Amino acid sequence: MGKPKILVTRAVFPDVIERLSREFDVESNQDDRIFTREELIARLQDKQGVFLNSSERMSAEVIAACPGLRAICNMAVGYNNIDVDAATRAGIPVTNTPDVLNETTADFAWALLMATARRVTESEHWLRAGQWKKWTYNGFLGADLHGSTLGIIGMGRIGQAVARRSLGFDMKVIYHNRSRCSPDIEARANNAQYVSKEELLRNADHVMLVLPYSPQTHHTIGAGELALMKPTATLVNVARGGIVDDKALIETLRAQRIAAAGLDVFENEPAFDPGFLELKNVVLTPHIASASEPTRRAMAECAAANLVAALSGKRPPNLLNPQAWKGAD
Ligand code: 8YV
Repeated sequence: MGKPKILVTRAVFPDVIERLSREFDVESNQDDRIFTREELIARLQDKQGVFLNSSERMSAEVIAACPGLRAICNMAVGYNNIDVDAATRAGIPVTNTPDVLNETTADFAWALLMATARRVTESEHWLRAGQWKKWTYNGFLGADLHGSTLGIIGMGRIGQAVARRSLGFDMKVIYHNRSRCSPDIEARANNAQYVSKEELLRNADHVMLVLPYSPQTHHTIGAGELALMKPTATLVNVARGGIVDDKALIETLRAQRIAAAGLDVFENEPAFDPGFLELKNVVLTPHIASASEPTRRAMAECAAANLVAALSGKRPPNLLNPQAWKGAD
């Protein structure tokens, strides 16, 4: 019997492909063209495993059309691109890459918050455009981070890493989450205080979104929520597009009803709403919060380890649907 066949849907570190090639017959996509749904289905017909990125959707239809699949391994912690219920019904284990990206994503959340609150990119664009002729007392006045109140929506592992960093800025942390964290977690998260979403939005100087996307969290921040925020407040999203109603946010920023937003994720990315480009009070980045060399490598290695385990009958370390696991533990 030959090696199991797998598809790696996007370009990834060549040595990770090499490692996978020792175990599997690998079809890789090193030229990095994004497959259409039909191409994805066609390429998966003879495959037992798929190593994918969050830009490919493993919907119920795609899963149903690939009856030979025995493992779906996402190189991401978020897995809203995969219909896990459909995979479970089909008996296919699904894995993600938790933890390895917590600190890098939290670092970036702070980079975005600081750039947004202190108008770093807006002032750089102005400088590059040759407009810097003299010092002015009120040029690019921003919001302070030190001593302010940070509101974190989503106090999972990344949210906690964001909160820990606020200690150095002498900030007060309030948070909202599906459920309240243990006193121990709250203490380590700079003594974060649990509040309702409304209370958080009314009181935070900076609102940070770090919650997973699901139908339940769709438009967690819409026109009504934005209206509760302080006119001086900053909003940062390093979570997922779809958690914020982008149209409502564009309207709010245009009318300067909040000060500014820092966004690493968008609805319908990469084809995000061009309305954002007309605004000065926004910092836009192309979904790069986990993009440090060591972290992307750790994510790729983690996804590879999950795939190797799953297809050799060993329980993968980051199994999301234990109900689908039929192998040995
Ligand atoms: C990834 C992410 O860059 O892990 C996640 O959920 O959003 C990012 O770290 C991207 O999704 C890769 O698949």
